[in-house]
Amino acid sequence: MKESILVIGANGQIGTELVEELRHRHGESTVIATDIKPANAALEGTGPFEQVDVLDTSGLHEVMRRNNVKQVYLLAALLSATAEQKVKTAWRLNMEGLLGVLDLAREQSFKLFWPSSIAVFGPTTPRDNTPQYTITEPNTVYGISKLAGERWCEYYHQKFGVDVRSLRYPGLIGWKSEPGGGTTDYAVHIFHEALRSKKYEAFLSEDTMLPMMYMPDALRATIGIMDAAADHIKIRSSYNVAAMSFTPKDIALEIEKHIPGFSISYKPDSRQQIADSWPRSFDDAAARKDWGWRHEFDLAKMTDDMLVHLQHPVM
Ligand code: AKB
Repeated sequence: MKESILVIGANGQIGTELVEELRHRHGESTVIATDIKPANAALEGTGPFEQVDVLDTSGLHEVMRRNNVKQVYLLAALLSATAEQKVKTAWRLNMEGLLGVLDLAREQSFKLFWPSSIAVFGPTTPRDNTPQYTITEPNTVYGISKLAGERWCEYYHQKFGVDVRSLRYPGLIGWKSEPGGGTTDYAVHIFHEALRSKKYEAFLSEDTMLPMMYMPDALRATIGIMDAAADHIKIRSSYNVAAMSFTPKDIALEIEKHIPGFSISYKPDSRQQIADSWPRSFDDAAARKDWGWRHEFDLAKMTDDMLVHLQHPVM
């Protein structure tokens, strides 16, 4: 029976684009998209889709069995800002979701990708060029769940040989899908508002610098770590992966080069505190050395590409 790839949480910002990219590489019928909700507009009619809750382990198992699943991308999660509002739901989804799928991976021997985040770092972490190994004392629900998740991934690899691979994503920016509930979401909204109204009110202060990555780089990193030979994956908790760092002011200045008259104002809200606990930049030398990670997009190249695509959205 043909082997297939399962994407859990396919309706989300990463899932929507990852499913498309994986189908492009492996053929549409090879990639089974799943989500707790019906397929979103971008995914509908583009290939196999199953509506299943990540917390329904037996439902997931059944989908895996029927489709001879050999690789799983587990993307279902609540992000940093939403998790602060829905503490217990976030913990349950982010933790029990992961543990259930790790158990399935142990039984079924599929390769698993699970995303961690810059959120594993906290206010006591060195914030510039944050190393792979350093103080990790996150003070957000999301960060605590990501740090615990990293420990579980390493544990399942060491104790049970589960082939789990993970990246600490920075903020992700793309034109094909919307982010939801994150602290870095402003860096996507700003493009839409710049084109719509030539102005944007940021929910972070002008000098809040955060690590960010353009979606084509994030997809290459994600598929890259999954395709790397197992003996190149030396870190089984999660790898730092970086591309660029910028502030709301930096991105506004870059957008203004393309949209003269664009203006930004700042009204920091509760997300400011989250951003202030995260790195300004982080060091991904281990990912570059172990499995050949390279980014392609910096702020200027990304801004140009985003604006071209948002103005001429040919998928
Ligand atoms: C968030 O802002 O919560 C996410 C993340 C950095 O993990 N984009």
